[in-house]
Amino acid sequence: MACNSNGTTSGFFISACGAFFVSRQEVWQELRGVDGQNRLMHTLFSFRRCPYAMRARLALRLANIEVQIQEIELRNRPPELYAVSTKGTVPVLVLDDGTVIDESLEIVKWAMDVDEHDIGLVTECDGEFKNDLDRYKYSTRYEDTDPVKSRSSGSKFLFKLNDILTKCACLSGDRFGAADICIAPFVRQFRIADMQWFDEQPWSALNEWLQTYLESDDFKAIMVKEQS
Ligand SMILES: N[C@@H](CCC(=O)N[C@@H](CS)C(=O)NCC(=O)O)C(=O)O
Repeated sequence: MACNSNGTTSGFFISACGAFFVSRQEVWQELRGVDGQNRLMHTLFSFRRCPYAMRARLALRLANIEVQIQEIELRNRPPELYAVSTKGTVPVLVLDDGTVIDESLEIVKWAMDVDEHDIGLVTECDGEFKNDLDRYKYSTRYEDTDPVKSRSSGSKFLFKLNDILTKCACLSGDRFGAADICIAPFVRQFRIADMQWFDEQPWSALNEWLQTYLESDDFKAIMVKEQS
């Protein structure tokens, strides 16, 4: 289950003094920040370049939900992250009441309206397309993988998106919505693998949509480097 209410679940904290047991409640109390008016704040564990974290940060921003960002290093994940979610993945949103949401799509759903059409597209993105993207962009990490085949397979989803975008301004319809927020970071990654190749493909509506996303003030704002 993606959402866990804050309870008595505990995790291990490793400190310079050794390992000791700490409750999630204690971690939450340690982490929670306050805004200028002394109200508790939501905390988002994030990694700047993670596409799942990008979708969470953008959804929260567009929904005008203020959070403090806890930037982590994936190579050196802090014990606080495991204490709130044993999965150890980012993003994780810890609400000001201690509720933990540790799936990016669940964070988006918590922040804004997400309809069945959006969920269908995002599920395709996170499934087959992400699989192809990884095997294309990081082919050396996989055995017996042909990056060109994976690129071609992933392109089928991109042509499908292009088709939608020739009929609607955005994947979610008339307005930049949950499907756009969730999928754009992965299309960006696919492009980064070989930008020249990507820009030459006959998916001009997709290219235009991606450029609008990349050049938006909102995208630039969520990519600002946070102090860790
Ligand atoms: N299904 C998760 C996936 C999150 C995910 O895999 N994040 C990556 C960073 S981009 C991560 O934390 N990887 C570390 C790991 O898998 O152990 C979500 O949507 O939040």
